[in-house]
Amino acid sequence: MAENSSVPYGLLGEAAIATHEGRIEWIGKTDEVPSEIREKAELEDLGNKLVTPGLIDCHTHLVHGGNRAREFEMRLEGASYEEVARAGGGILSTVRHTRSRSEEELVLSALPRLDHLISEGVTTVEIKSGYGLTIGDELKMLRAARQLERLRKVRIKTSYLGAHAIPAEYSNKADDYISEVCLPALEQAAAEGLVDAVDAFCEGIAFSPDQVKRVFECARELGLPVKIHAEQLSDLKGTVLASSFNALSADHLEYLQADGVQAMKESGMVAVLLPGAFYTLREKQLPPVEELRATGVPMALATDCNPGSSPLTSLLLTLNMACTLFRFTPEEALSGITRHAADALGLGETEGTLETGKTANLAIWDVEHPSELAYRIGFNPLIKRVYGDA
Ligand code: DI6
Ligand code: FE
Repeated sequence: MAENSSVPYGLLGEAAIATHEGRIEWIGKTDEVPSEIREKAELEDLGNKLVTPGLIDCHTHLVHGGNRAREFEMRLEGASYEEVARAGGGILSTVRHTRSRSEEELVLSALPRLDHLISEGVTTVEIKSGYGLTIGDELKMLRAARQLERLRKVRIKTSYLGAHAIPAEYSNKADDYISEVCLPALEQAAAEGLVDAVDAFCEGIAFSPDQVKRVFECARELGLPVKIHAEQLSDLKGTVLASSFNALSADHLEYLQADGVQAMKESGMVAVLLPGAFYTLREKQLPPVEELRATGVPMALATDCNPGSSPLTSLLLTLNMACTLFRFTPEEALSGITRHAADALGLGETEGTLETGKTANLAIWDVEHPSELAYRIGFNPLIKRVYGDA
Protein backbone atom coordinates (compact mmCIF):
# COMPACT_ATOMS: atom_id res chain seq x y z
CA MET A 1 0.00 0.00 0.00
CA ALA A 2 1.82 3.10 -1.20
CA GLU A 3 1.13 6.67 -2.22
CA ASN A 4 -0.96 6.03 -5.33
CA SER A 5 -4.25 7.83 -4.79
CA SER A 6 -5.77 6.79 -8.14
CA VAL A 7 -5.86 3.16 -7.01
CA PRO A 8 -8.12 2.20 -4.06
CA TYR A 9 -6.06 2.21 -0.86
CA GLY A 10 -3.01 2.99 -3.05
CA LEU A 11 -2.53 -0.76 -3.42
CA LEU A 12 0.50 -1.84 -5.46
CA GLY A 13 -0.44 -5.53 -5.80
CA GLU A 14 2.60 -7.85 -6.04
CA ALA A 15 5.12 -5.43 -4.52
CA ALA A 16 8.49 -5.27 -2.78
CA ILE A 17 9.94 -2.84 -0.25
CA ALA A 18 13.65 -2.33 0.31
CA THR A 19 14.65 -0.76 3.63
CA HIS A 20 18.07 0.48 4.72
CA GLU A 21 19.17 2.22 7.94
CA GLY A 22 15.59 2.88 9.00
CA ARG A 23 14.40 4.35 5.70
CA ILE A 24 12.46 3.01 2.70
CA GLU A 25 15.13 2.75 0.00
CA TRP A 26 12.86 1.47 -2.76
CA ILE A 27 9.24 0.36 -3.22
CA GLY A 28 7.52 -0.98 -6.33
CA LYS A 29 6.40 -4.03 -8.29
CA THR A 30 8.24 -7.22 -7.34
CA ASP A 31 9.35 -7.83 -10.94
CA GLU A 32 10.80 -4.29 -11.18
CA VAL A 33 13.25 -4.42 -8.24
CA PRO A 34 16.49 -2.76 -9.45
CA SER A 35 19.33 -5.28 -9.78
CA GLU A 36 21.65 -3.24 -7.54
CA ILE A 37 19.09 -3.59 -4.74
CA ARG A 38 18.20 -7.21 -5.41
CA GLU A 39 21.95 -8.16 -5.32
CA LYS A 40 22.61 -6.69 -1.84
CA ALA A 41 19.20 -7.31 -0.18
CA GLU A 42 18.44 -9.85 2.53
CA LEU A 43 15.15 -11.14 1.11
CA GLU A 44 12.11 -11.86 3.29
CA ASP A 45 9.16 -13.35 1.40
CA LEU A 46 5.97 -12.18 3.14
CA GLY A 47 3.72 -14.25 0.91
CA ASN A 48 0.41 -12.70 0.03
CA LYS A 49 0.25 -10.34 3.01
CA LEU A 50 -0.86 -6.69 3.20
CA VAL A 51 1.80 -4.13 4.13
CA THR A 52 0.66 -0.70 5.37
CA PRO A 53 2.50 2.21 6.96
CA GLY A 54 2.90 1.79 10.70
CA LEU A 55 -0.27 3.08 12.37
CA ILE A 56 -0.32 6.52 14.00
CA ASP A 57 -2.47 7.37 17.06
CA CYS A 58 -2.42 11.20 16.76
CA HIS A 59 -4.50 12.12 19.84
CA THR A 60 -4.04 10.43 23.24
CA HIS A 61 -3.97 11.23 26.94
CA LEU A 62 -2.07 7.95 27.44
CA VAL A 63 -0.13 9.21 30.49
CA HIS A 64 -2.45 9.64 33.48
CA GLY A 65 -2.92 8.42 37.04
CA GLY A 66 -5.74 6.19 38.21
CA ASN A 67 -8.93 5.27 36.33
CA ARG A 68 -12.60 6.24 36.43
CA ALA A 69 -14.33 2.82 36.44
CA ARG A 70 -16.36 3.81 39.54
CA GLU A 71 -17.59 6.88 37.64
CA PHE A 72 -18.58 4.58 34.77
CA GLU A 73 -20.66 2.56 37.25
CA MET A 74 -22.26 5.71 38.73
CA ARG A 75 -23.27 6.97 35.29
CA LEU A 76 -24.83 3.56 34.51
CA GLU A 77 -26.71 3.80 37.81
CA GLY A 78 -28.18 7.04 36.47
CA ALA A 79 -25.92 9.67 38.04
CA SER A 80 -25.57 12.87 36.01
CA TYR A 81 -22.18 14.38 35.14
CA GLU A 82 -22.85 17.02 37.75
CA GLU A 83 -23.51 14.38 40.44
CA VAL A 84 -20.36 12.56 39.36
CA ALA A 85 -18.36 15.79 39.54
CA ARG A 86 -19.82 16.63 42.98
CA ALA A 87 -18.80 13.12 44.11
CA GLY A 88 -15.22 14.02 43.10
CA GLY A 89 -15.35 12.41 39.66
CA GLY A 90 -14.47 13.87 36.26
CA ILE A 91 -11.21 15.28 34.93
CA LEU A 92 -10.30 16.71 38.35
CA SER A 93 -10.32 13.26 39.93
CA THR A 94 -7.72 12.18 37.37
CA VAL A 95 -5.80 15.36 38.20
CA ARG A 96 -5.65 14.30 41.87
CA HIS A 97 -4.47 10.78 40.93
CA THR A 98 -1.88 12.14 38.48
CA ARG A 99 -0.50 14.66 40.98
CA SER A 100 -0.10 11.88 43.56
CA ARG A 101 1.95 9.64 41.20
CA SER A 102 5.69 9.90 40.59
CA GLU A 103 7.05 10.16 37.05
CA GLU A 104 8.10 6.51 37.28
CA GLU A 105 4.62 5.43 38.41
CA LEU A 106 3.07 7.32 35.50
CA VAL A 107 5.47 5.58 33.09
CA LEU A 108 4.69 2.13 34.54
CA SER A 109 0.92 2.68 34.37
CA ALA A 110 1.12 3.98 30.78
CA LEU A 111 3.27 1.09 29.47
CA PRO A 112 0.45 -1.51 29.24
CA ARG A 113 -1.67 0.97 27.27
CA LEU A 114 1.25 1.76 24.97
CA ASP A 115 2.04 -1.95 24.55
CA HIS A 116 -1.54 -2.61 23.44
CA LEU A 117 -1.31 0.09 20.78
CA ILE A 118 2.06 -1.34 19.65
CA SER A 119 0.53 -4.84 19.45
CA GLU A 120 -1.86 -3.46 16.81
CA GLY A 121 0.92 -2.12 14.58
CA VAL A 122 1.19 1.41 15.96
CA THR A 123 4.61 3.03 15.40
CA THR A 124 3.83 6.66 16.36
CA VAL A 125 1.79 7.93 19.34
CA GLU A 126 0.95 11.49 20.37
CA ILE A 127 0.72 11.96 24.14
CA LYS A 128 -0.68 15.07 25.87
CA SER A 129 -0.11 16.55 29.29
CA GLY A 130 -3.13 18.15 30.97
CA TYR A 131 -3.80 16.16 34.14
CA GLY A 132 -1.11 17.84 36.24
CA LEU A 133 -2.28 21.51 36.10
CA THR A 134 0.65 22.71 38.17
CA ILE A 135 4.05 23.63 36.68
CA GLY A 136 5.78 20.65 38.28
CA ASP A 137 3.08 18.12 37.46
CA GLU A 138 2.71 19.21 33.83
CA LEU A 139 6.47 18.84 33.35
CA LYS A 140 6.33 15.47 35.17
CA MET A 141 3.72 14.22 32.66
CA LEU A 142 5.75 15.35 29.64
CA ARG A 143 8.95 13.79 31.03
CA ALA A 144 7.03 10.53 31.49
CA ALA A 145 5.90 10.71 27.85
CA ARG A 146 9.50 11.24 26.70
CA GLN A 147 10.62 8.25 28.84
CA LEU A 148 8.18 5.96 27.04
CA GLU A 149 10.03 6.58 23.76
CA ARG A 150 13.25 5.37 25.44
CA LEU A 151 11.54 2.22 26.74
CA ARG A 152 9.81 1.04 23.57
CA LYS A 153 10.45 1.01 19.79
CA VAL A 154 7.89 3.71 19.10
CA ARG A 155 7.93 7.40 18.16
CA ILE A 156 6.31 9.64 20.77
CA LYS A 157 5.17 13.19 19.94
CA THR A 158 4.19 15.30 22.95
CA SER A 159 1.53 18.01 23.15
CA TYR A 160 1.37 20.43 26.05
CA LEU A 161 -2.24 20.64 27.27
CA GLY A 162 -1.96 22.80 30.38
CA ALA A 163 -5.21 24.45 29.21
CA HIS A 164 -7.18 21.21 29.68
CA ALA A 165 -9.18 22.00 32.82
CA ILE A 166 -9.28 24.66 35.57
CA PRO A 167 -7.86 23.10 38.75
CA ALA A 168 -9.86 23.33 41.98
CA GLU A 169 -7.45 25.87 43.50
CA TYR A 170 -8.19 28.24 40.60
CA SER A 171 -11.95 27.69 40.51
CA ASN A 172 -13.61 30.77 38.91
CA LYS A 173 -10.11 32.21 38.32
CA ALA A 174 -9.28 30.78 34.88
CA ASP A 175 -7.38 33.87 33.72
CA ASP A 176 -5.18 33.75 36.82
CA TYR A 177 -4.53 30.04 36.15
CA ILE A 178 -3.45 30.86 32.59
CA SER A 179 -1.11 33.63 33.85
CA GLU A 180 0.34 31.91 36.92
CA VAL A 181 0.54 28.25 35.88
CA CYS A 182 -0.34 27.46 32.27
CA LEU A 183 1.98 29.90 30.49
CA PRO A 184 4.98 29.57 32.87
CA ALA A 185 4.71 25.76 32.66
CA LEU A 186 4.67 25.95 28.85
CA GLU A 187 7.76 28.16 28.81
CA GLN A 188 9.65 25.83 31.18
CA ALA A 189 8.56 22.70 29.31
CA ALA A 190 9.63 24.22 25.99
CA ALA A 191 12.99 25.24 27.47
CA GLU A 192 13.50 21.61 28.56
CA GLY A 193 12.68 20.29 25.06
CA LEU A 194 9.58 18.49 26.30
CA VAL A 195 7.03 19.99 23.89
CA ASP A 196 6.42 19.16 20.21
CA ALA A 197 3.06 20.98 19.95
CA VAL A 198 0.65 22.97 22.11
CA ASP A 199 -3.01 21.99 22.56
CA ALA A 200 -5.95 23.58 24.43
CA PHE A 201 -9.51 22.59 25.30
CA CYS A 202 -11.83 25.35 24.01
CA GLU A 203 -15.22 24.64 25.63
CA GLY A 204 -17.72 26.10 28.07
CA ILE A 205 -16.53 23.67 30.77
CA ALA A 206 -12.88 24.52 30.03
CA PHE A 207 -11.33 27.62 28.40
CA SER A 208 -12.77 30.48 26.34
CA PRO A 209 -11.44 31.43 22.89
CA ASP A 210 -9.75 34.49 24.45
CA GLN A 211 -7.98 32.31 27.03
CA VAL A 212 -6.96 29.80 24.36
CA LYS A 213 -5.65 32.71 22.25
CA ARG A 214 -3.28 33.68 25.11
CA VAL A 215 -1.88 30.14 25.13
CA PHE A 216 -1.51 30.04 21.34
CA GLU A 217 0.25 33.44 21.31
CA CYS A 218 2.77 32.05 23.80
CA ALA A 219 3.22 28.94 21.63
CA ARG A 220 3.85 31.13 18.59
CA GLU A 221 6.50 33.12 20.47
CA LEU A 222 8.16 29.80 21.37
CA GLY A 223 8.01 28.63 17.73
CA LEU A 224 5.71 25.70 18.58
CA PRO A 225 2.82 24.48 16.38
CA VAL A 226 -0.67 24.36 17.88
CA LYS A 227 -3.71 22.09 17.78
CA ILE A 228 -7.05 22.35 19.57
CA HIS A 229 -9.84 20.35 21.23
CA ALA A 230 -12.74 22.27 19.71
CA GLU A 231 -16.50 22.12 19.10
CA GLN A 232 -16.84 18.95 21.17
CA LEU A 233 -19.91 19.99 23.19
CA SER A 234 -20.80 23.39 21.64
CA ASP A 235 -19.66 25.80 18.93
CA LEU A 236 -17.36 28.43 20.47
CA LYS A 237 -15.52 28.98 17.12
CA GLY A 238 -12.39 27.41 18.59
CA THR A 239 -11.58 25.90 15.20
CA VAL A 240 -11.78 29.31 13.49
CA LEU A 241 -9.46 30.73 16.17
CA ALA A 242 -7.00 27.83 15.69
CA SER A 243 -6.99 28.34 11.93
CA SER A 244 -5.75 31.91 12.48
CA PHE A 245 -2.66 30.31 14.10
CA ASN A 246 -2.25 27.83 11.21
CA ALA A 247 -2.98 25.00 13.63
CA LEU A 248 -1.99 21.46 12.67
CA SER A 249 -5.44 20.13 13.61
CA ALA A 250 -8.75 20.67 15.31
CA ASP A 251 -10.03 17.67 17.23
CA HIS A 252 -13.49 16.31 18.22
CA LEU A 253 -15.60 18.72 16.01
CA GLU A 254 -19.09 17.29 16.69
CA TYR A 255 -20.47 20.87 16.71
CA LEU A 256 -18.31 22.26 13.90
CA GLN A 257 -20.25 24.58 11.57
CA ALA A 258 -19.70 25.61 7.93
CA ASP A 259 -17.45 28.57 8.89
CA GLY A 260 -15.17 26.19 10.77
CA VAL A 261 -15.04 23.72 7.86
CA GLN A 262 -14.10 26.56 5.49
CA ALA A 263 -11.47 27.91 7.88
CA MET A 264 -9.88 24.43 8.09
CA LYS A 265 -9.81 24.11 4.32
CA GLU A 266 -8.23 27.53 3.84
CA SER A 267 -5.51 27.02 6.46
CA GLY A 268 -4.77 23.37 5.56
CA MET A 269 -5.76 21.95 8.95
CA VAL A 270 -6.51 18.30 9.62
CA ALA A 271 -9.83 17.33 11.23
CA VAL A 272 -9.13 14.73 13.94
CA LEU A 273 -12.31 12.83 14.74
CA LEU A 274 -12.58 10.82 17.95
CA PRO A 275 -15.34 8.19 17.79
CA GLY A 276 -14.32 6.70 21.14
CA ALA A 277 -15.42 9.87 22.99
CA PHE A 278 -18.59 10.15 20.86
CA TYR A 279 -19.41 6.51 21.76
CA THR A 280 -18.53 6.73 25.46
CA LEU A 281 -20.47 9.96 26.03
CA ARG A 282 -23.38 8.61 23.93
CA GLU A 283 -23.18 11.88 22.01
CA LYS A 284 -26.00 12.47 19.55
CA GLN A 285 -24.48 15.29 17.48
CA LEU A 286 -22.41 13.77 14.64
CA PRO A 287 -19.35 15.66 13.34
CA PRO A 288 -19.97 17.11 9.81
CA VAL A 289 -18.17 14.28 7.99
CA GLU A 290 -19.96 14.83 4.68
CA GLU A 291 -19.14 18.57 4.68
CA LEU A 292 -15.50 17.90 5.61
CA ARG A 293 -15.32 15.24 2.85
CA ALA A 294 -16.97 17.47 0.23
CA THR A 295 -14.77 20.46 1.15
CA GLY A 296 -11.62 18.33 0.97
CA VAL A 297 -10.55 18.71 4.60
CA PRO A 298 -8.35 15.70 5.45
CA MET A 299 -9.86 13.61 8.28
CA ALA A 300 -7.72 11.74 10.78
CA LEU A 301 -8.86 9.36 13.52
CA ALA A 302 -7.45 8.64 16.97
CA THR A 303 -8.32 6.79 20.18
CA ASP A 304 -8.36 9.93 22.42
CA CYS A 305 -7.25 7.36 25.03
CA ASN A 306 -8.15 8.96 28.39
CA PRO A 307 -9.68 7.62 31.62
CA GLY A 308 -12.96 9.50 31.32
CA SER A 309 -14.49 10.22 27.93
CA SER A 310 -12.57 7.60 25.89
CA PRO A 311 -10.90 4.75 27.83
CA LEU A 312 -10.03 3.20 24.44
CA THR A 313 -6.63 1.69 23.58
CA SER A 314 -7.47 0.07 20.25
CA LEU A 315 -6.84 1.95 17.02
CA LEU A 316 -8.36 -0.96 15.08
CA LEU A 317 -11.62 -0.64 17.03
CA THR A 318 -11.43 3.11 16.37
CA LEU A 319 -11.49 2.29 12.63
CA ASN A 320 -14.63 0.22 13.06
CA MET A 321 -16.33 2.93 15.18
CA ALA A 322 -15.51 5.61 12.57
CA CYS A 323 -17.16 3.54 9.84
CA THR A 324 -20.16 2.39 11.86
CA LEU A 325 -20.82 5.65 13.78
CA PHE A 326 -19.42 8.37 11.47
CA ARG A 327 -19.99 6.56 8.13
CA PHE A 328 -16.31 6.70 7.11
CA THR A 329 -15.41 4.35 4.28
CA PRO A 330 -12.82 1.72 5.33
CA GLU A 331 -10.35 3.43 2.97
CA GLU A 332 -10.94 6.84 4.59
CA ALA A 333 -10.56 5.23 8.02
CA LEU A 334 -7.21 3.65 7.12
CA SER A 335 -5.97 6.98 5.69
CA GLY A 336 -7.16 8.53 8.96
CA ILE A 337 -4.64 6.56 11.04
CA THR A 338 -1.79 6.75 8.56
CA ARG A 339 -1.28 9.68 6.13
CA HIS A 340 -3.76 12.14 7.69
CA ALA A 341 -2.71 11.27 11.24
CA ALA A 342 0.90 11.97 10.20
CA ASP A 343 -0.13 15.41 8.92
CA ALA A 344 -2.04 16.11 12.17
CA LEU A 345 1.35 15.76 13.93
CA GLY A 346 3.38 17.64 11.32
CA LEU A 347 5.07 14.35 10.30
CA GLY A 348 3.79 14.15 6.72
CA GLU A 349 7.33 14.45 5.31
CA THR A 350 8.58 11.28 7.00
CA GLU A 351 5.57 9.16 8.04
CA GLY A 352 2.13 8.01 6.99
CA THR A 353 2.67 6.59 3.47
CA LEU A 354 5.02 4.00 1.94
CA GLU A 355 7.33 6.11 -0.21
CA THR A 356 11.05 6.14 -0.91
CA GLY A 357 12.87 8.20 1.70
CA LYS A 358 10.20 7.89 4.38
CA THR A 359 10.76 6.08 7.68
CA ALA A 360 10.62 2.29 7.39
CA ASN A 361 7.74 2.03 9.85
CA LEU A 362 5.54 -0.79 8.56
CA ALA A 363 2.68 -3.02 9.64
CA ILE A 364 2.17 -6.44 8.03
CA TRP A 365 -1.34 -7.94 8.15
CA ASP A 366 -2.90 -11.36 7.54
CA VAL A 367 -5.92 -10.06 5.63
CA GLU A 368 -7.20 -10.59 2.10
CA HIS A 369 -8.32 -6.97 1.72
CA PRO A 370 -7.53 -3.72 3.60
CA SER A 371 -11.23 -3.24 4.46
CA GLU A 372 -10.91 -6.13 6.93
CA LEU A 373 -8.91 -3.82 9.23
CA ALA A 374 -12.03 -1.69 9.82
CA TYR A 375 -14.60 -4.47 9.39
CA ARG A 376 -13.65 -6.75 12.29
CA ILE A 377 -14.61 -5.88 15.87
CA GLY A 378 -12.06 -6.84 18.51
CA PHE A 379 -9.77 -8.86 16.22
CA ASN A 380 -6.10 -8.14 15.55
CA PRO A 381 -4.72 -9.56 12.25
CA LEU A 382 -1.23 -8.06 12.72
CA ILE A 383 1.57 -10.46 11.77
CA LYS A 384 4.56 -8.18 12.26
CA ARG A 385 5.40 -4.54 13.07
CA VAL A 386 8.59 -3.04 11.64
CA TYR A 387 9.97 0.05 13.40
CA GLY A 388 12.70 1.76 11.40
CA ASP A 389 13.59 -1.62 9.79
CA ALA A 390 14.36 -2.88 13.29
N1 DI6 B 1 -12.14 16.31 25.93
C1 DI6 B 1 -12.45 15.10 26.39
O1 DI6 B 1 -13.36 14.38 26.02
C2 DI6 B 1 -11.44 14.73 27.41
N2 DI6 B 1 -10.66 15.89 27.49
C3 DI6 B 1 -11.07 16.78 26.59
O2 DI6 B 1 -10.51 17.82 26.38
C4 DI6 B 1 -12.04 14.36 28.72
C5 DI6 B 1 -10.92 13.86 29.60
C6 DI6 B 1 -11.45 13.19 30.85
O3 DI6 B 1 -12.67 12.97 30.94
O4 DI6 B 1 -10.58 12.87 31.70
FE1 FE C 1 -8.64 14.56 24.04
